[in-house]
Amino acid sequence: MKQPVILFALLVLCRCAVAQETIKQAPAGFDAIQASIPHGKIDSVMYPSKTVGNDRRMLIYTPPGYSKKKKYPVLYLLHGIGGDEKEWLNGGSPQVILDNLYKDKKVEPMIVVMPNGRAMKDDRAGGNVFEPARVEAFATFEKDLLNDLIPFVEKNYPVLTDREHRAIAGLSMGGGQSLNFGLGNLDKFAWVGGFSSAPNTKAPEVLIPDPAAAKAQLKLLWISCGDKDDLIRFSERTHDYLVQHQVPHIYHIEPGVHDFKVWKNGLYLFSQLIFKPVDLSAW
Ligand code: FER
Repeated sequence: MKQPVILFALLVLCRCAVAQETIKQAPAGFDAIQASIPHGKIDSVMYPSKTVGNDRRMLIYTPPGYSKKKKYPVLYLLHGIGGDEKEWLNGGSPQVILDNLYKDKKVEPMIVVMPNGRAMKDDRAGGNVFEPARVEAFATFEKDLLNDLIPFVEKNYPVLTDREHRAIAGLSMGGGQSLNFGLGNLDKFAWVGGFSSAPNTKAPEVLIPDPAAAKAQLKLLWISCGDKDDLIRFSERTHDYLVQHQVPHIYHIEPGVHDFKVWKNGLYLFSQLIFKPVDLSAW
């Protein structure tokens, strides 16, 4: 009679130990510049877009120790409705978060591409960003990304070009884009993350029409949101559908609103999970 009780107690203990290892809130200082460690580099680069009909700007972060002799996986990191290619840099200091993670060897070396997701000739932020034509440009970006931007990156940077070395994630409108484009092109992306995804997120049955295919092909599907975010229902309804159809994913709800505190933590957590084996049992 005693043995099963002891076994059960051991099991509970083990699970707690595993759960404790998964840090779900970035520690203080995760986004503070450390002068004495190696730093990655941010470049501002133009690429020709047939989709939009002009040259478009993106930022590219290459990691500490970057070498053209190596081959890197790529994370495409997308901004929100009020931003442009500089929004992550201005609001989220992704280069600081990643430099600090590299120092602790917590992240696979990768290139991070921060494009402008408003695929139209005048793609500047500001003014009425909710204007229908400007919202529509966030959907048009799927073509720009797949047909213009990714081929440019893969031609000009030392990157791995198979789906298992390509990730897409973003905040709000960029979260919706990441879910729409990532799940809509499983042949191109194995790692997909939506932080506080906006109303542009497709309805679950349109987003994931074939749950078995998603389950078979995705390496990681990440959905996170602040618990006080007015847009939480777009994450919630996606999560509910994924549970119902048994598609493994991480659903991470944390205290917070619709802001960079949540998105920086999203990047901190998501970037550590990609391009390496994922253990969903720890979540
Ligand atoms: C909306 C509310 C919010 C919407 C988009 C957003 C397209 C996007 C917010 C963001 O990117 O921060 O109704 O419609």
